[in-house]
Formats: sequence, structure tokens, C-alpha cells
Amino acid sequence: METRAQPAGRPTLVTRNVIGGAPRDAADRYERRNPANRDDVVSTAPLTPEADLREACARAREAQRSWARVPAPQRAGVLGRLAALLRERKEALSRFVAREVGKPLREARGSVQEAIDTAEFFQSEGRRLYGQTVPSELPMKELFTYRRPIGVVGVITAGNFPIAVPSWKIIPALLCGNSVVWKPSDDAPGTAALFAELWERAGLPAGVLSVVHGRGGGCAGEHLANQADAGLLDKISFTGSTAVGRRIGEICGRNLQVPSLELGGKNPLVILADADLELAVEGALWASFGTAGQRCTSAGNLIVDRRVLPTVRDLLVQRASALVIGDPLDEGVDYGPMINQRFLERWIEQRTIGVDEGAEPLLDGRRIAPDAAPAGFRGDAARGLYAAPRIFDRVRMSMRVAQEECFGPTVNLVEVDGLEEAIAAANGTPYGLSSAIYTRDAGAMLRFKEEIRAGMTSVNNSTTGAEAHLPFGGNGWSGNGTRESGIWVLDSYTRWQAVNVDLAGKLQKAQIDLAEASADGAPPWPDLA
Ligand code: UN1
Repeated sequence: METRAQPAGRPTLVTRNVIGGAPRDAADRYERRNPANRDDVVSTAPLTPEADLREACARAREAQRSWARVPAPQRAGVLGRLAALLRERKEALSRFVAREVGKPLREARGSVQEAIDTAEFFQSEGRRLYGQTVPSELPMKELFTYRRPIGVVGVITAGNFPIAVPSWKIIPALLCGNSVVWKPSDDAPGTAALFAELWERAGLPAGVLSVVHGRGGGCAGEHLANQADAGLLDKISFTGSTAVGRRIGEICGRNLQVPSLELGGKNPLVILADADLELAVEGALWASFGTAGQRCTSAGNLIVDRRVLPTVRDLLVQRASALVIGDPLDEGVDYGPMINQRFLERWIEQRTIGVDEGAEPLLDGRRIAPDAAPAGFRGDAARGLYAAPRIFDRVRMSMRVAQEECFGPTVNLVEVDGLEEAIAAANGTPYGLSSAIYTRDAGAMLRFKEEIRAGMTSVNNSTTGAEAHLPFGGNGWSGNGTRESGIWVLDSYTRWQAVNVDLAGKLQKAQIDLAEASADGAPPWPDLA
């Protein structure tokens, strides 16, 4: 892989597209800068023109045919080698992820581990990938089901989990015998190039995974989605905003394809009056401010019973004020910078919206400036995109700040009276990704699990931190009901084939050539003619 020295600091990774197994540059390129230090060019990448995207999809079609013929346990062998390579390079990759997207090193290690877990899970799945044997209603006839690959899958991913989330899609898609054209986030082209390189070293045949860099709207991301209209893609798997997810859903819908859409969230975390408040506040703090609030599973609304709200409020403000913000490579920080300028601006704008609506900022939550850094700040405020924690009090569910997703270190306190109101508030947004409840009451746990509309629910744990082998995904504006991870994702990357084998040597007609059941001894049926 090519690198370029910088006058000061670490080298820049110069990435290329990988199309049909060969590196490819483009006339236009862009730079990705370290969000903790805008002087550091972490990587550069091509801005892929549409013609190259089309070619990538066409080449992926050719590669898919032979890849699907490789027995599944052998395809899974590539995943075993990938897991081993990721493990060997976990520290170096984690450091690069921290530098490229600003994730604290501890979390960056966790996100690389999530990809390792996923590769290991699906390595073993390659020896199952079960179909069924089904009894036939006719003699000398056998029925079977098989999982078959879908074809060419377009994968479009976000920058906040630049290895983990792509691995949730690419690993099962390839295991199932599909080929993939991947448009990684323009916030993480270097991480994507390193991940793609490991696939190659793991022995994935050329052309089965293509990587095409660039921006989203009007650029490579949009061009890739449009290939479904051109008949060059059979499926799209997307993680990102609800607005873009809708557009992708429309393209897929008119082509009668089912996309996998993992979209936004406005995740509720409920604290009931009987909860262990220390534990609840620790969970709320991690859910709201971990990763600087830039997870689709981050908590947006803390829905707190009025009896314990004063205690929760005090504890939360006290703990959030003590959070250490700074350089993600510093092992001691709680959170690092915002991933990009756009997220930072949206988060700043959301403060004005909240204040105008009457929300009361208990912690003000502004961009950290060199002359006004919070105590204990450990970054370079002049060069980094840092944000101080924001807590809004007196938020009602009807307010925009309670309804709209905001990627950033911000959380709302919503007062409720008892379980009924808590569940109503938790279900009171159009989203439905993750959710959490803190209580010691088994009955309340059960009611919450049954009535919450979210796809994922934690009891006495935070809204984030889903494990790699449970179904991940949401309802409503959070997705179209497809799930990633574990055995459930196999349904997203395969189609069921039903096969019947007739050994009777004569035509047998289903539903017709059946022996009549005897009705001996039954009373006569009335003549209705
Ligand atoms: C995301 O933010 O897109 O559950 C994924 C979690 C992580 C994945 C988040 N395992 O918070």
C-alpha cells in the first residue's frame, strides 16, 4: 500500500479503488483529515466517476458466478484467515481507526473486535448454512429447501464504525456466495482500504469484493445506488441517515428488490423510580456521550420518573461535567472529536432549536474553543472538532429536539409519571432502533419488552453495545425491518429455493392425487344442494 510522508507526523495513506481485483485511480481525489488535528492528512482517496462504478458492478457479476460455485465451507475458510489477520493487526488497525474517525482507542479496539467476532461467527456458519428436508404429501417424492445467493450486492456504509458495520454486511454477503461492490464512508477511506487489503491477503478471489471511494449524494454513493436501476445490482445494503435510506428504498422498490436499511435512531433510555440510580446514570452517561454520541444506538431521550428525576439530574450533570474529552489516541479520554464538520454544525444548530423551544441547557454543549476548554480537556482545540457535553432539561416529547436524531454529545431529560407514561414517551418518536429500561421490577421489565417498538431493548444496560451475534436493526424510521448479524442476516443475503424430486416414475399431482380419508361411522352430512 502506498503512503506519502507528511512534513510533521505520521504518513498519509494513499488509497486506490479496487475494481475487478485491480487497483484503479481517478482523475479527482480528496483528502481525509484527522478530526482531532485538521493538519494531519490521514488518507487520500479517488472520487469515483460513474463509469467506473458501472464497471465495478459488471466485473462483480462475472466474479460472482465462480465464487458461488466454491463450496460454502471453503468460502468460510477465507473468513477464518480474515479473522486471524484482523487479530494480528488489531492494535495497528485500531490506532488507524482512532486517527481517521476520532474514536477513542479503547472503542476503536472494540470495533475491530466486532469485525473479528463477525468473521469467526460466519466462518462456522459456512459449515451450516442449512436448508431443510420437508415431507411430501405424495409417495416416492422428496422436498428440499436451499439458500441461494442473491447476486451482486452494493454496500454503502457510514464512518462511525468503519470496520465493524461494513463487516456485518460484507462478511455474510460473501459467505452466502454473493459478490460485493462497497462504497465506504468518505470519512474513512483509509480504514476501508486496509480492510479490503486484508480480504485480499485472506485469499478472497479477485473481483469478488470491489471498493469504490467517494462522497455520497451526487457522487459515488448515489451512482452506486443507481446501478440497481441499470440492472447491475441485485441488492443494496445501507447504513446511514433515514433520508438517504428512503431514497435507496425507492430505487430498490421500483426494481422489486428488498434493501437492507439500517438508519437513524432517537433511542429512549427509561429510568423508573425503583431503579439502581448509580447504575442507571452510568449507563445513561455511556449511552449518551460514548463515541461523542455518534452511534446510531446512542441514547437521545432520558425518560425519568419524576420521583427520582432530581437525583438523576444532579448525578448526571456531575458525571457529565467530569468527562474527559480529548485526543482519541490518549488512553485516558472518555470521548474524542466529532467525526466531521457536518455533524458538528448540525449539533450546534440543534442547540439553538432546543433553546428556542424552551429546553433548558443544564450543560451548555458548545464547540470547544482554545480559550474556553473545559477542565481536564486533553486535545488540540484549535485543530480538532471537539464538542462539550450538552444536557437539555424540561424537554417534552413534542419538541423537535426530542424527535429528531442528533449525532453528537447531547441528551434530553424528559419527566414522566410511572411506567405507562414512560412507555408512551419511549414510543413517542417515529424511530425504533434501540431502547433501554432501568428497573428492579420484573413486571415492568416484561411490559417494556412487550410494548416498546424498538428492534433492540436492554434491561439494566445502555442503549449501545449490541453483540455481534444477535439481530441488529430497527423499525419505523430506523429501518425497513431487515436485520444484520447472527443467523438472521442470512435471510438478507440469500433467497430460498424450493426443490421437489419425484421418484415415482409417473406424474403425481399435488393436492389432487391424494388417497381419500375414510369417514366411516360419521353421521350423515345434510344435503345442501
Ligand atoms: C452504529 O452506530 O451504526 O451497538 C452501530 C452498538 C455497536 C454498533 C453501533 N455495537 O452500539
